[in-house]
Amino acid sequence: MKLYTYFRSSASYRVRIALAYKGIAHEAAYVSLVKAEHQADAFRGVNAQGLVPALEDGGQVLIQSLAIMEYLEERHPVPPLLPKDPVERAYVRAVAQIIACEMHPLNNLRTLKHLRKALKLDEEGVNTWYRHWVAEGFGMLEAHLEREKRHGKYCHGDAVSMADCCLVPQVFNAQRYDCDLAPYPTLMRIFDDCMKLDAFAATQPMKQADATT
Ligand SMILES: N[C@@H](CCC(=O)N[C@@H](CS)C(=O)NCC(=O)O)C(=O)O
Repeated sequence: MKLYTYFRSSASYRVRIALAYKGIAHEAAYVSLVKAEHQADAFRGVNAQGLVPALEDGGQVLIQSLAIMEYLEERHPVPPLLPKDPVERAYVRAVAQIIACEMHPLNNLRTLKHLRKALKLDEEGVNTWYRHWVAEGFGMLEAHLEREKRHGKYCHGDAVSMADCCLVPQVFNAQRYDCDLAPYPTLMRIFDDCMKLDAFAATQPMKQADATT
């Protein structure tokens, strides 16, 4: 398998965690977002969408981190990243989607670029935008976890799941933008517990071979 990845890409980090947690051997192909390599023809030939991650397996290219994690789950079910019960599976997928579908697209690189370029927002304006959507998303997620009471050590009980694979990278992003994370004690406690595991710690942005400061 070959994972097209960028160290700071949180969507790539989700898949790096899933691969590491399941112990799946793979090589990395680095696609620099700051050098706009994701928009170059060479990478568009891999993923026409021009986004990382992409995963090559047996000549097939898979895109979209949630779809890739589902694929890995089907091909390598042990250790699982989804619970067995259909209702619980839907719960985990919903938490993952709150982060990947409701939060991440609003603060993605191309969204922020558009705010700067087309809408002429300065850095302070962009940061305000960023922090607003983190506060809204994490605020809602914290309340959701507290109300559902399905979390334990991790987002769903004491088993690592796709929800954790999405949560941890989103916290890294939020920390990079100096978001106030104190209002989310449950999310941050889960984050801390995840980071005690190799699958999360070894795959974090600054530990990647393409990491730059
Ligand atoms: N929904 C996609 C999002 C992929 C995505 O947006 N990746 C970001 C990095 S985290 C990217 O390539 N951004 C480039 C850009 O916005 O120009 C997924 O989950 O894979």
